[in-house]
Amino acid sequence: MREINFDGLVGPSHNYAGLSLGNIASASNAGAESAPRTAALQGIGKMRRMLALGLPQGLFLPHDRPNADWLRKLGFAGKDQAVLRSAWEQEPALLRNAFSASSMWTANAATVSPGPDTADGRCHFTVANLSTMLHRSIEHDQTFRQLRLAFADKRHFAVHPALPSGLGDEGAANFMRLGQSHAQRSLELFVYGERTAQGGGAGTFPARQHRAASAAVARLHGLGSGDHALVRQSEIAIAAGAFHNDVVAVANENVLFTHEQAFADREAVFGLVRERVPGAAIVEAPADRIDLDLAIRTYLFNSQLVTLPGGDMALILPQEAREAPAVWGWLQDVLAADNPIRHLEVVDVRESMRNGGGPACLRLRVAVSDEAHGAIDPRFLLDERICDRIEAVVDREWPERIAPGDLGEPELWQRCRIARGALLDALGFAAGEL
Ligand code: SUG
Repeated sequence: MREINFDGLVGPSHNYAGLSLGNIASASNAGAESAPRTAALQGIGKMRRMLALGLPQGLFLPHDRPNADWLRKLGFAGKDQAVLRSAWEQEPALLRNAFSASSMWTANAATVSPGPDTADGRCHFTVANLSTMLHRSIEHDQTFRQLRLAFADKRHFAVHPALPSGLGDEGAANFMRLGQSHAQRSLELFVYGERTAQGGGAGTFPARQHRAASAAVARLHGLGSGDHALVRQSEIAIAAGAFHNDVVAVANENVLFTHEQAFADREAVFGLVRERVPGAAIVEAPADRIDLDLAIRTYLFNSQLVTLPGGDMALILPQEAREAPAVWGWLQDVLAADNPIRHLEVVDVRESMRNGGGPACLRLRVAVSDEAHGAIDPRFLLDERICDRIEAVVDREWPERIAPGDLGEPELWQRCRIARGALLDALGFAAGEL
């Protein structure tokens, strides 16, 4: 059994439109100029680093943006260029939503329950509806198409469509799996947010993962009642800008790496983990050493926690965590302490970070048996040679910069389409297959 990380390639339309309420990086960089080419190259750099560590790596493709079909549903008529032009003239905010490259954050593509945890032994996916944020609610159709293509073999995989939109579901960003190893039945923790009378007044940030959505995903995946739990995210974490739980906690096999203030009931969560996962290591950052603001600013917990081929664990951290002395100092203590984390790997994904997406946001984890691995459509799996090929397309086709006013430029609309088309072509996808 191996875990494959499927990273979303940053699409050619990557820009800073300030679309995500509650995501502080998105709000504070709204209106800045973006660098799509650099952003995509940074993402490929991270994928190459994973390959170099001996870990299998997968890829999901950028969605078609700007999305004229979605604007058509909102009453803009005509050929694509006419639709986009009218939207820009009449409702530029809608065009900005239709332009977002947010499908890069594939931790939000789906929730994944690997075979050992499910009733039928298959790996189950439920596509996230992402219904809380307008720009992200556009993603699920194309995500469903990609997952059905990548994981088409029904002997190993079951891909469920998105839940009804009234139930906010943000996928694996609010999900953790804890067990002895990837291969063994594990405890699946679904983390939801809830607004209460005290913490949910007007003007506060939305809780994007609803409890009933998490419960529905657990049912769809056929999880045993003793093998999963719904736990509540703390309101102070949401209020501080942890719009997804993966901004304040991450798990891998028997390790839970978390901030002290991640959960509403910390003792209950820790108690459950200790009871269900004998020998679990809980590595916790105390708030008096790393306060929530620092954790969220540096995305310390949005690291990827991975098991290396030799059995040690490594944290794949964003550059921002390296640059904060308090965070880096605490990490040295983590390395020296008695837990499986032995290596720190720093990656530069700054362009994505500026929209609130760290290393862990950019990937969807899928743990599979060797046989199931062999059943994945190989066009979604990477090696160095394919990275070279993707990099060449990005170098040639991705825009270098996008300023906010450029979103109204027909040349940019055209360029984004051509760039994505060139990528699909280079990877062997027929037009219209995705
Ligand atoms: O949904 N940002 C994304 C970041 C997602 C991070 N994912 C995880 N934590 N797993 C979001 O808020 C900003 C787009 C903009 O403002 O242009 C955005 O969608």
